Amino acid sequence: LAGFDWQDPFRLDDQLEEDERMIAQSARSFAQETLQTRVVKDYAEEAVAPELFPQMGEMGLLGTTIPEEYGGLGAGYVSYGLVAREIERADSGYRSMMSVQSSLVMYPIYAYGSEEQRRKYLPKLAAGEWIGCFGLTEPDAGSDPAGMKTRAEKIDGGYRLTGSKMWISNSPIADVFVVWAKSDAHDGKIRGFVLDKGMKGLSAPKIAGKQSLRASVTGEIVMKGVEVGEEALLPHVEGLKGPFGCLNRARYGIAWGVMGAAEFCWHASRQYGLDRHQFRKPLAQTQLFQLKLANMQTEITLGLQAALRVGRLMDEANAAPEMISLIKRNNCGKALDIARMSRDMHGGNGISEEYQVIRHMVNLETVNTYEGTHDVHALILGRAQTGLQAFF
Ligand code: TGC
Ligand code: FAD
Repeated sequence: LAGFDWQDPFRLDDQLEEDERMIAQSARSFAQETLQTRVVKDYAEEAVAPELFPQMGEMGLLGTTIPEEYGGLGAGYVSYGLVAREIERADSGYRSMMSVQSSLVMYPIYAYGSEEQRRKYLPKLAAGEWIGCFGLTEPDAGSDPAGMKTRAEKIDGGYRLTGSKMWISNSPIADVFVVWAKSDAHDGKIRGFVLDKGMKGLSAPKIAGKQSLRASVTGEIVMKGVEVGEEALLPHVEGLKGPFGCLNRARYGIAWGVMGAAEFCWHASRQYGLDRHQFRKPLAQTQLFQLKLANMQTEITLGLQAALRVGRLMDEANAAPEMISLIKRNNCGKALDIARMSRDMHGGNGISEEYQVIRHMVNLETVNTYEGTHDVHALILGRAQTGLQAFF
């Protein structure tokens, strides 16, 4: 009997393949050495850090699941999830940079793009030489992306795009813009386009003053009659299933990622409880403190096991989107509860940047909202079990 490891109660590590363990280990070293050491400053200064992309690229952390011939690692979805967990252990914003590039920019170009688009974009995105962003949300269309106003109008030899996207991760520093628009030439159906920085009429102003996810830059995408050739269209998908196919992968990665942030908060609380004495004994020697630690351990253990299960199904191409909604919703909600509890367990120190739990807590407010809010995923699950859609 191997006994009980308080940090890994269900021995997740034993359930991984050797290559998955190695990818996780190298992501962990990178995240701890390169990201954890700079995050407090980046967060305080709302830093814009494009230099992190080539560093992640060099470590093979961009496009983990994209085949090697296009510059990716050719690894599976469990590996991708493990990378997200390690990066988000440092900060959700850094994981955002990685997951937008991998799942929301490289994936659609790989899955829906032409061979020319794959060859042009994927190797540079995998290397982090180019930075990508994904524009779906608009000022008046968030949870309901079908309500988007951005239009692609047919012109000679291509399209003219007009509209604006809101809350777009990486956009102010992006070289490559995957945007979704209703196309006149395709019966008003939603189509994907790949735009390049510097195109006439294209701009991406930064959204300033965020109180969450401050280590990741967010902006708008403004398209004022941007004219593109036919080669900018992603040829192999139409309708909402295009962006949703990408979101499935990003949401899945988030389910792992938030468990990394939650583990940081759990471990920090445990250590704080062991170190800090009140009433002549360690806080960790009180029943209430131990109850909270047990709850954290339980939710994280279950959340990771669920993410692993869905990851294995994704690697078999056998995971339903509702499974992803279930783990995205559960793990984000639980991670947010854990971070809030951890903040409380640190007392006054819990609000200082030095202890870092409040940073995770505030970040997780965003993560619980983007990629489908907690409640929107409840409605997806409600629809799946009743057959009744309750969105409108
Ligand atoms: P609905 O009628 O349900 O579906 C329309 C079409 O889409 C297909 N579909 C999916 N396909 C693949 N995967 C999925 N998960 C899919 N969900 C739906 C569906 O089969 C249908 O196809 P077809 O061929 O029949 O037309 O669409 P609806 O308009 O009723 O959708 C409702 C709802 C709530 C499910 C959906 O709109 C939703 O999920 N809203 C949330 C929006 C969202 O997640 N936005 C994310 C923006 S990107 C982002 O946040 C990035 S943050 C990144 C970071 O920094 O890490
Ligand atoms: P709304 O849709 O207006 O929702 C507001 C509230 O109403 C929520 O509580 C929601 O759950 C609730 N609600 C909505 N509809 C219903 C309903 N039918 N029934 C009950 N309750 C409902 N988007 C991108 O496209 N690309 C990105 O890279 C990106 N990055 C982001 C980065 C950050 C930092 C943030 C904050 C957001 C980002 N987003 C991005 C946008 C994100 O996906 C949206 O914020 C999210 O989908 C919610 O949309 P909304 O903000 O318009 O909220």
